[in-house]
Amino acid sequence: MLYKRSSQLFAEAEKVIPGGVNSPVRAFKAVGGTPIFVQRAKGAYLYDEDGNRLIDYINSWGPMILGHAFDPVVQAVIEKAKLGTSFGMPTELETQIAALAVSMVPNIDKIRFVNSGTEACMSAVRLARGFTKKDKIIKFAGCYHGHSDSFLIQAGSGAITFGSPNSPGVTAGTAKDTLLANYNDVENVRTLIEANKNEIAAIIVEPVAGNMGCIPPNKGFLEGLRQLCTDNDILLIFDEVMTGFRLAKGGVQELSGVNSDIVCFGKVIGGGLPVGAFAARAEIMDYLAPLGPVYQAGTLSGNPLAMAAGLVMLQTLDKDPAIFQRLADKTAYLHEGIDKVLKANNVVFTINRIGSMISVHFDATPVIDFKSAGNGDNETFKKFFHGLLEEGIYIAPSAYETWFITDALTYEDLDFTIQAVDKVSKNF
Ligand code: KE4
Repeated sequence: MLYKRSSQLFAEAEKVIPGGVNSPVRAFKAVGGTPIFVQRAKGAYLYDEDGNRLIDYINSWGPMILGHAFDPVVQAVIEKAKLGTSFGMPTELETQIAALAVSMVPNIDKIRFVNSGTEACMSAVRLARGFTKKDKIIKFAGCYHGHSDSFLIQAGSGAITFGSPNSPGVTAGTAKDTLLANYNDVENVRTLIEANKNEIAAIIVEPVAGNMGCIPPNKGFLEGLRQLCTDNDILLIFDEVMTGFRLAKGGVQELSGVNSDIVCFGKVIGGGLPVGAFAARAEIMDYLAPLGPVYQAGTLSGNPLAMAAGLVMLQTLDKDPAIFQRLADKTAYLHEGIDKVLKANNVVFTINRIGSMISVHFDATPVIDFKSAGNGDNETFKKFFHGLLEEGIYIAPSAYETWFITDALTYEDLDFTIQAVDKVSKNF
């Protein structure tokens, strides 16, 4: 594979964009080399500026669950753009997608749309603090809820790569209100609650972690958090920016049967356009301006293009709930195939998977939290990443990320991927 044009474009980009990218994880810092510049994408495939076709296992970090340039979404955006791109005034479309989302997700009465997952999680925490009149929050080491100050404390995703889980610029005043717990460790959370009696407004958690690789909750973890929140007047926030409308129509609340008090969305809900959202029962959501005292706003929140894309995306998923099983079956097939060839090549690894999320870790111990996620052999991961890239397969450029399976993938694509993993791992 040649990446001459991407390298040239990256050099140009670095002159006018910090690090040449608009989001750090794209810079390949965890794996080395220069980022791939994409020219276009369709279905399960990316086409880069050097004419290479790549099977895409990232899918814009989750949104492209139906494949890139999904025709109904594209058509909806084109038609809507002809009627104006933003008004800063209410439109019927926002009510339509809000009503559909509320019908698909359990335990929510109302939803507020914003422009990113960060904005959704940031707003959800402010709402929880306003509603409970308490200041502190608990987050989990290795979980990532976007780049709002309160969350950049032992954050996951790209923040781990840069070895700056506590980013400069986050004040001590902010950091003191964020308590850190260990994922999958209910007793650790109980201890924190006891030590901060009546001061904790919310626990925010990725109910399936996707920013330290993919880490499903251990049995009893979410149930334990639910009980602790109920017993201590703490709001439980499920950050379902990755898992919402991906793991099930109703996300992890549906899968686990555990109800959060507030749920955050992003990625799939926008169909590839900038959309985030947060939702809860009316008693909580009505605390938001203009009804209630908690202020939250956005010029482009609910804009027609993003709503048009998101509405078609949710309508498609709502009408075809079998897609979630199809995605899970494809992911299981991929898992079994990769497992078989890595074992045959005597590679030390473990694979985590749930629904259409999967991650490969080059370590023998189970990956259940931030600490164990850090045990993987990154040199092997780099060989894995670049070896697959050479074979025309694009996985996350970091061991701390999850692969996102798209329904556009065929079983031939999966077989091709498994064969590539076999070839690449022979010389680990
Ligand atoms: P955005 O602000 O990037 O739309 O969403 C933040 C966010 C919130 N919550 C969860 C669970 C998330 O995974 C994310 C963003 N995910 C990363 C991928 N690990 C986005 C990729 C990037 O930062 O470029």
